Amino acid sequence: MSKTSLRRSAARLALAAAAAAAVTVTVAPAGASADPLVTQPGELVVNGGGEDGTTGWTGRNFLPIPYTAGGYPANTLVGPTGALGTFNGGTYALHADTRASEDASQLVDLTPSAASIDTGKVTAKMSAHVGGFGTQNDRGGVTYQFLGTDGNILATQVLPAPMARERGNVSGSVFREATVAVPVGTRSVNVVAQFIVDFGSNEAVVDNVSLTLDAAPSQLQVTHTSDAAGPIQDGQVVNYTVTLTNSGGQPVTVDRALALAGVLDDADLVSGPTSSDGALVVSGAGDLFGINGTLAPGQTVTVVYSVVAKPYAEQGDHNLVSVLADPANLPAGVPGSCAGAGDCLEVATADTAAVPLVNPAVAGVAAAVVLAGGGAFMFTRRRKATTA
Ligand SMILES: [Ca+2]
Ligand SMILES: [Ca+2]
Ligand SMILES: [Ca+2]
Repeated sequence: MSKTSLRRSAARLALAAAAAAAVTVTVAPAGASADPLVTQPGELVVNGGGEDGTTGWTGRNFLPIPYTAGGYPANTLVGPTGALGTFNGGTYALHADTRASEDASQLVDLTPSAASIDTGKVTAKMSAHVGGFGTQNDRGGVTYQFLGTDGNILATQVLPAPMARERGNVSGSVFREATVAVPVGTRSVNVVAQFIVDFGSNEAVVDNVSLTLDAAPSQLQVTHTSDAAGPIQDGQVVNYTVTLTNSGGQPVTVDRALALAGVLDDADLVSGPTSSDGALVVSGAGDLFGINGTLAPGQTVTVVYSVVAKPYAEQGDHNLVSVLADPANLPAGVPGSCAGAGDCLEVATADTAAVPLVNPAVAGVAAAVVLAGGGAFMFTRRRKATTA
């Protein structure tokens, strides 16, 4: 066999062995449960208990009313089976001081959470105590309207106002709650406390109006690829792409190290690493770089870099080993292979001067795609947000 045909068959073998060089690692949540939304954690309704006067609410004749021992309004809780207890209503209940049916409302701005909401992975939890007076059907209720950019109503959730029989014809309240998916495109919620009069003065009461948001935890997917389709020739340029995507419903903090010591013993860096977006910043120099920042829900950022292979005789171990890892899990020294490295890309160089063309020891790992460390999936959990 001639030297030329040897070269061709070696190239075909290498191509077959490495159609695409890529490593994908997904950092997924440990559980499926949602977490408080980091952008807007905690209670979103202002003065939902009426303890701070009329603050936060707009409504005709809206005026919180103090609870009275044994009278109206009472902080008596009527359970689902009619059992009577108490609830923590503080000192005041929301109320309309009039003989007519009235509303009081407030608009909760959700634009800080737009990126999370538009993943469709955000849920709203709503609750309130709603009640009235004795045998009268005066009754309080709450309606939540999920509004889009133009104030258009995308969805409505009602915490129904109870008739007198549902609270055992006593002065008191029942507890209502609901959890729904927040429609994609929601930018605000109009929270409406309703005071519906049935007889005489309006004795409807509402208390502890609540709205909180949860979202699916952050989920970072990292793909590391090169365009090498076989053993690298002297002077060949290899282009690498690291793609980082947040496929969860919460912002995700990215802290990755890109260790190129195993590449730059065999090749020279000709460009990068360069980030496609300011959300992730590349730092460092020489053969060690950091990739740091925060990805919004749904955001994808790429980091690209290119190297050119040195002449074979000037190379180190003839194997381009590129490690992308948690900074705490970097391999020591110059890695000779991807063995033991969790997220590593390995591309061998070709000995273009040697006969036979391909060194058998190198051909065995030619342009291999390596998923070391036991598999493609590593699981960590985003730090829990601190809620107020
Ligand atoms: Ca209260
Ligand atoms: Ca009445
Ligand atoms: Ca190397």
